[in-house]
Amino acid sequence: MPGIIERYRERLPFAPGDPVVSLQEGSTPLVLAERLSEKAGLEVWLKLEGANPTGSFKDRGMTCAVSAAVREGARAVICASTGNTAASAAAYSAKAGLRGAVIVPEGKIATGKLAQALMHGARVVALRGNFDEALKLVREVVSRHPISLVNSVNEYRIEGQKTAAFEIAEALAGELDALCIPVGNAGNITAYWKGFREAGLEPRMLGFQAAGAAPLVHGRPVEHPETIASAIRIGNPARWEEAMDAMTSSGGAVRAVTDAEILAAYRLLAASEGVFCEPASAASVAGLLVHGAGEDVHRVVCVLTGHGLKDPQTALEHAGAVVPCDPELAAIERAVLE
Ligand code: AN7
Repeated sequence: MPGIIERYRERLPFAPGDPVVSLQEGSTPLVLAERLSEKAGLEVWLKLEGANPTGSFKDRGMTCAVSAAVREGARAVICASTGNTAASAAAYSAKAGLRGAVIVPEGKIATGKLAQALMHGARVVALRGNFDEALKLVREVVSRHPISLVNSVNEYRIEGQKTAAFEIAEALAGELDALCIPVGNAGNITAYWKGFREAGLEPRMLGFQAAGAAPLVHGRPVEHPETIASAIRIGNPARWEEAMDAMTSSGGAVRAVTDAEILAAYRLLAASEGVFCEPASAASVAGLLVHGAGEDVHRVVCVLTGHGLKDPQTALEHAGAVVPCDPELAAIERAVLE
């Protein structure tokens, strides 16, 4: 499959002949979740965005943001990030031959994401502050220096990410009642809503935030957001109004899920659906199980935004233990069969 710019060029702000920086992102699996469907009492599909080249949905937006940066003659890109945007920006800027700088909250990003950003050769800056402070600072940096900002305040990010909605609309032949999606900085829910409307669909948009980082639920910014789902540890989303518009105009809602509910969904997905996502992604399924999808909803898609391998530490802390064993047949039999 080609990348999303090639696949959907006529619905994206790119002309034939424009430079394209792609790692063949998009075209991710949409998997029917049989056990989850039974549990929820409706048909549940999982959009596996962890299957993108850097392991998250950010690649859809990043191919567009970095391609546009190259078209504009930029030499460097920058972003604030809870981890996945950093990994994606680092990879696409490496592919493009641009310099990349990523500002992350110190000690608060998952190990895999940190490894990615460093391996791709980005300048990784650990800010003694949170994501919201990092975003505010990078906006000031780009107002003073010729560096391209690739956070989802960049319209190209939204354009690229809307293609996930196109893929879902095509795969389900336009039959979809609701979408469950985790909400952090609120770019992705904004993008899906744009994509669905362009595809002629209006599913109920159900956004879920972690209870300790739920500004949209409370209707005011959270100064010190906290959650195990580090990707969505965000207290003042940049796309606040657009996200609220998506939810209200689709008859949807924004709700909170606790860390315990997120972890329960995280384990359930891995153990009974064979799908390992990161904790933030599991907020979509936690939300569906805890709050339901409302009346007259028969078919729902939960967006699993990032791969579980991004955050091995959280996985190991919440999974079963390994079984030690001596190198003898009897011991192996005991270890395997008991
Ligand atoms: C796995 O990487 O904000 O509501 O800086 O990594 O569009 O912000 C990540 C967000 C959901 C929330 N799931 O999406 C970043 C960053 C995962 C994420 C979200 C993020 P938005």
